[in-house]
Amino acid sequence: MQKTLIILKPDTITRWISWKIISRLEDKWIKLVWSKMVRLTEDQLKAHYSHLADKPFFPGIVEFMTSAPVILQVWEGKDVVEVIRLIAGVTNSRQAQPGTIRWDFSMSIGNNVIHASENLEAANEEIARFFSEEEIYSYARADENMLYSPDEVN
Ligand code: IDP
Ligand code: MG
Repeated sequence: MQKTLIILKPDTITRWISWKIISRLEDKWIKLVWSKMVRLTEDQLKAHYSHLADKPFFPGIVEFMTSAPVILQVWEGKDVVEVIRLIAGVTNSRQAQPGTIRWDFSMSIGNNVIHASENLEAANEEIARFFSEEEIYSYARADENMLYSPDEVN
């Protein structure tokens, strides 16, 4: 089953709204398979946001992302990379669709509550950056057999 990485950013942690973001994903019946709180290092952020390294706002991102701990999580589900990107909404929270996390909890482009891997390749790379494979949990939800129709399960 597909996996993706999210980061609950420092604004989420310091506003004490982590549980609200997590509940959005659990309500969508996506499975949490790993979670840990860390303070990201500048080196980790340079790797994670390498596509933005030459942008003028890059130092601001590093400052923000190191200003408090973050929660790193791996979530699992059918097409979960795309599903969580849709739930998160577009980068600029002021232009995100109403009902998305960024629309509902942020007014900012930079301080936008959640990171979600952009595509499957990025998801695999980001999960490998922060977790080792044996750390990822495998378990069944109590009502697992109601999550998908049989033809959707690999
Ligand atoms: P994404 O998080 O929606 O995938 P990216 O373009 O990959 O967006 O940018 C990564 C992060 O960098 C954004 O989530 C946001 O925190 C920050 N960022 C992107 N563009 C800007 C900007 O124009 N000003 C300030 N911060 C930005
Ligand atoms: Mg991105």
